[in-house]
Amino acid sequence: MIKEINTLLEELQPDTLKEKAKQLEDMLETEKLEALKLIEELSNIEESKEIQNKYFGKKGFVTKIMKYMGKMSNEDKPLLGKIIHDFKVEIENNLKNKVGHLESLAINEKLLAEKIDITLPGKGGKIGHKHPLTLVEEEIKEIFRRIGFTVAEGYEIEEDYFNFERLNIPKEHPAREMQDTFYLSEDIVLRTHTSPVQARIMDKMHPQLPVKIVAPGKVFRRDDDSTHSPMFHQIEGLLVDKNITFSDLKGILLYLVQAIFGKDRKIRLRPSYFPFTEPSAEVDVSCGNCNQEGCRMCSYTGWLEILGSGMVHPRVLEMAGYDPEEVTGFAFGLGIERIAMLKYGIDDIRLLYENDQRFLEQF
Ligand code: FA5
Repeated sequence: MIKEINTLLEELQPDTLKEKAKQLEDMLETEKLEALKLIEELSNIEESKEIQNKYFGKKGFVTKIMKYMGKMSNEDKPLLGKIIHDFKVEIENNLKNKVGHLESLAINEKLLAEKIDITLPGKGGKIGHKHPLTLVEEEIKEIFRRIGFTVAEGYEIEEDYFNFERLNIPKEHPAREMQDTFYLSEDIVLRTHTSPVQARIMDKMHPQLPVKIVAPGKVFRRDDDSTHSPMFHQIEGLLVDKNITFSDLKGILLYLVQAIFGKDRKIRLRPSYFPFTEPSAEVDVSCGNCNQEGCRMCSYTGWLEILGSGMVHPRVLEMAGYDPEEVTGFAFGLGIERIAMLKYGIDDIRLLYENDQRFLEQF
């Protein structure tokens, strides 16, 4: 019908619209009914664009008719305007309603497709786990709890008096030098070992017996290389009672080493010196890497050093109020990093502090 309407308009002479108005109206009515039917049957928004273009696009039917206006006489112009206006508005409104309807259908469909099932179990975040140093510390505490030791705590910021004096470490001892100890003031230090807990716990317990504790924690020294860190962890052990002997110390250390590393491991005690124990011994564990054949890890000796130990010095007992003629005791101090490195085959202590996920995920 569009073609016929165009021909009619094309052939119009000035001031003849009135005569043809009825015919034009009928033609437009037919065209309109056709258009409304098409609109009614639209099933998606893409199709609606075709109709939009057909009537209202740049080269669309209504746009074209508007151009005839220019040719019309002043009298005919409003008449054509009115006829076209009714046609245009009805198609426009119907199309708009239909598009609105189609859009809400599309949104509903999308919502349904993207519906989130809140009853599904979540994906779950990555769960972390304990740091290797925590694992080793907890394991050692548990090993000692099994044989009746309790866990004590000391202070990381410690008095010079407890860190040195009460451990029979004389003023001129090299460990007290500025190069080795972090001093916060003349008589306050970052503790250089966990041994001050010995004095503090004996003060607290005296005159009760036995004193039977392990004390884990951070310690600080001016030390920094692949096996030494300025901050590291120790566990102190102390047993004071009547009739405690060096063989008790040896038995407990063997029990500790075999609980951590396995029943096939041996220990070796080497004479050593600590001002707060007498006699003193460094304790080595047999190298599990080479079964004592000799390897790089044990510097071809078959042994690895893990801790310092000894019988509590009579002076240390005395300063805490115990009579060294009546009671004796043993003490030891081990480096947690050292144990972790041996247990897990870690060759650089700094890996333990860098928080590199690739490293930590292995434990
Ligand atoms: C002591 O600290 C003594 N207090 C241990 C002790 C306690 C002896 C009770 C007798 C009785 P030593 O300085 O050797 O001892 O240190 C003990 C352990 O700490 C070492 O065997 C080593 O495993 C670890 N260690 C020492 N310095 C560092 C460091 N800078 N970084 C990491 N670990 C260290």
